[in-house]
Amino acid sequence: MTAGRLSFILSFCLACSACVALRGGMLTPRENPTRELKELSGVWKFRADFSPNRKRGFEEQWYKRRLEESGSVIDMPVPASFNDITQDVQLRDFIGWVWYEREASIPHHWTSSDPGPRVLLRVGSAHYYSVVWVNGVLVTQHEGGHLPFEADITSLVQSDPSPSCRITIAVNNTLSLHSLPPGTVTYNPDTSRYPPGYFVQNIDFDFFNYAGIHRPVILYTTPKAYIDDITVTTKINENIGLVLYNVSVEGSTEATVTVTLCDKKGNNVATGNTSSGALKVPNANLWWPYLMHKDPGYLYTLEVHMKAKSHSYLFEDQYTLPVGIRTVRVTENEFLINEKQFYFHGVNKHEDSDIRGKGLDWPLIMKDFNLLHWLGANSFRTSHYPYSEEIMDLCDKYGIVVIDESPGVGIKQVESFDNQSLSHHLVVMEELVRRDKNRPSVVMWSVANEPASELPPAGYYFKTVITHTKALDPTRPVTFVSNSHFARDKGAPYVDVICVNSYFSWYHDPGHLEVIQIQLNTQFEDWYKTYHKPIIQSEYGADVVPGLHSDPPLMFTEEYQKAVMQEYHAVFDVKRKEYVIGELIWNFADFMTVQSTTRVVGNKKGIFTRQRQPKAGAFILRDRYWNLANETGQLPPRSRFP
Ligand code: GCB
Repeated sequence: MTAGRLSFILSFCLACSACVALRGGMLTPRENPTRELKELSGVWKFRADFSPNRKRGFEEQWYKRRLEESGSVIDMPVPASFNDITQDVQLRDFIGWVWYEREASIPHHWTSSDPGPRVLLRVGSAHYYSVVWVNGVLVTQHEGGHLPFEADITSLVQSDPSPSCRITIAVNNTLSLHSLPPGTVTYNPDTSRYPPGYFVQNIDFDFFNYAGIHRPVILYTTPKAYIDDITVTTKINENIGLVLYNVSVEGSTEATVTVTLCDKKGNNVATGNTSSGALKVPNANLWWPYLMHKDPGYLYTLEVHMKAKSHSYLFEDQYTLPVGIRTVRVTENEFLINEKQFYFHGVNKHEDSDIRGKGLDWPLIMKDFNLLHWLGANSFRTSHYPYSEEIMDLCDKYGIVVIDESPGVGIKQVESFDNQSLSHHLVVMEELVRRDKNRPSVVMWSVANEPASELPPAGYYFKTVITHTKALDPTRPVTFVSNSHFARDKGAPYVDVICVNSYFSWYHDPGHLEVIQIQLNTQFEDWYKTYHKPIIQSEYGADVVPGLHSDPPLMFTEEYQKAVMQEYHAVFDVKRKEYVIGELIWNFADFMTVQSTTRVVGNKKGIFTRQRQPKAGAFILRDRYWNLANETGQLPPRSRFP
């Protein structure tokens, strides 16, 4: 591949990153009497653009007619990563544009413009850069995986009231130094060593760069004057809960808004008749984390109704938002939820599984929540990118506490700290906060994982990203996860909670379990004495090839993972009485990575296999977490959980 050819893949992405401007809300679409929803999951037509410059689809305008008229197509499931669906190794490791297409039938009444509904096309997430056309007309572009985006296609479907429309989505997984996560492409024109046109994508993060349409694509409607966004924050005063809300309406300047807060049984507990205000809830049922209360994850519902006049039409819209009443506060050595000490005993996860890669999969989601319950885990970090809204809804419901992480992983090169990267990172934080701001399960934002935070520009960079995130959401603490030296980390001064990853006796002093306690103790003391902030051990662990055994423990055996965990736990048990406020194992389950000499078909640090079967370490953690829950909360009977 020549430099010119390569630059096309990147320049398209970069030129467009400047077009991303955050406007309006991004409420999770929900069906109700004023809104309809049509999910487009299923089999789509698919074509990867294998042309040398990956540009043929644009040159030949594949979006202008049916994709199969452009050349041969295959069937591809949506949602799913495309990588592991076929037997084609070239598709598995493909870099560049892939094209998806399907026809969607449009209900007759959606095509009426008198007044007709507003019609939206929404993609839950697609990795990494997406361009969307409807009937050959460009409707939106979006940079970044893991977060939703949508296009208003009302005028298109109403100006051409045919019974179906053709949706084409081109997705490019090429990462650049300014994408999030960053990556680079190197090409090798030396044909004595590489085939012609050879190039590879390099990444500085440890999970496979799965690509495609990862979350559901849906069509949904709202009235033309509609509830655009709702923001809720909560406070507690003695036993009175306070729900502060703000509703924004688009499409009319003459809207009236009423809100009703209902409890779980459907009783009205408070009402309001303005677009913003405070609702008082006497004897409020608070939202408590799993294992901290006999009824965790208590959710009220905020029923928002809007009536508006516009162009002599009367519009009515409604939206129901789950609301958990809870507070979060950080002191020098504690994390408080509802003013009670909270200790994170949880996991780091990935959205990852056989065949579907990062595609949303309901059976897997339910299995994972059942395993979290079984394990006695009260929390997880969305390492290393935002997880699906479907997962987040269940965290709210089950009381699983979340550290909500942005895709800021692998920020290692100095170029990735420049203004272009910084502005993109700010937009991503806006998208993330906009999506998850109302979720009681989210107790902290993590803006990055293991950046090169010792580099000179890291101070300004993280100060800016963290300050911006706090301005977007003054109610939650903000962190990033560090593996830098405590004295040289330039971002740590700006975080509320120190999150540290370390792999003693694995990447450092491999095979030497005897160093763990000394080194971990030193790690905690160094960070605490420097910053006087609470600390979470945000990663620790060891790879296990399931079924490998040895006593005395040797690396990669089940016994070694157990031993590493027990050495870490001994120190946690001392330090959690002082300032350590949590421990998150790396990782919940094995997951796919790039191929390398240190990865045996992926990362094997899971306490469960990729197929969600327990390794020996899972039982160690289960005993520990249930014991911790017994100490720190009101434990429901263990038998309640599968
Ligand atoms: C880390 C990274 C995580 C890796 C893990 C490992 O520090 O944050 O993404 O997968 O180590 O296993 O190397």
